[in-house]
Amino acid sequence: MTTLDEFTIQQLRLYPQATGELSGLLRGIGLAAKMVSNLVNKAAIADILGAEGSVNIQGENVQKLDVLANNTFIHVLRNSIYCAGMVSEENEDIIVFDDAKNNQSKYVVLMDPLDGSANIDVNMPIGTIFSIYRRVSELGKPCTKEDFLQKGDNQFAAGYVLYGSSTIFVYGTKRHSVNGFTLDNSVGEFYLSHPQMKIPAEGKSYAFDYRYYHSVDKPVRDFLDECNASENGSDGRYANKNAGCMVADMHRILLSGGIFLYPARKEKPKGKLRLMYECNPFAFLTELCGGGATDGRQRIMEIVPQYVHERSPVFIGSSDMVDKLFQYINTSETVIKNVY
Ligand code: P6P
Repeated sequence: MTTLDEFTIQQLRLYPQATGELSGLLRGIGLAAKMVSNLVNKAAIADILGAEGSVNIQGENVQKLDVLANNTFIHVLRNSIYCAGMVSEENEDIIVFDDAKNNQSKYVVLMDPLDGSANIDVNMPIGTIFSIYRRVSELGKPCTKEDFLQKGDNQFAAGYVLYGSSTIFVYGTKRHSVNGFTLDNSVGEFYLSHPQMKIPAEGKSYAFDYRYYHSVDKPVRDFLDECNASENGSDGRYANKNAGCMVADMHRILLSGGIFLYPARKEKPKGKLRLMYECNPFAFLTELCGGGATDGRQRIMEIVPQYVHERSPVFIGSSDMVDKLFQYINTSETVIKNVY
């Protein structure tokens, strides 16, 4: 049984020039994830369910656990020596860890500390998503906004934590594979449980919220109709499974195949999901696992960001299914009304 810490050190040994900073950063994220997992598991009896009372920069009602998770990741990363600063979904501005040690760090982190907050009070799955970049600014000085405004192809590592029936930590690095680790609460360690994850080229499910069916563009509706088209009177070709949490839907899709769709729509012409800390990390992991990720016009990771909280339409998952959707969108006679 290999722990997360042992695994990151094994990876370190593969690259003689490695300094151990990435391993240290991943250990820190893993520690914060264990703290958040503990909070999530006791939320209902520790009076930390429900709304905190404020509205975040995304215009969403902040849950108590959103604040606690955000503060936990900021606290742990600020007190490590492996992160020069971070962007969080909960904070408008970049968070600079301006101290002598962290200013020397070559990494910055962007994250959604708690994804799927609407699921919290009904004990449905929620998650954390993170993306790691190497700085472009001068080491020894505070990190800058430019360190965070890099396209997804520049990611050095990315991952997520799923707080579900078990707590699973999944990450991948640029030169390596995607691996999943399951938390053993009795020991307080993540153990390797999903080595070398690969996404099937085709799956039997798709994640889409049908309340938006009439708001999305016709090519997307045509694709959804094909997903539902029954063959020789049997049930539809694919099952629609939507957990209301990208982390939960994407974990299922990475393991079993399928496609996740959050298109642009009339009310949200750039979609809802955030490019830098939802779309890009999952695009990174999905492509590493052999799948695809597009905004309907290009690969997600080719998008050059203008704003750390910008949104993007996203279609991500099994390669054959993403390709098929791409064909619908790019051979459609109808003018694409939404901004893809
Ligand atoms: P909607 C959760 O708030 C999230 O960011 C994703 O995890 C999820 O897939 C999506 O938004 C759900 O959005 O509009 O269906 O509530």
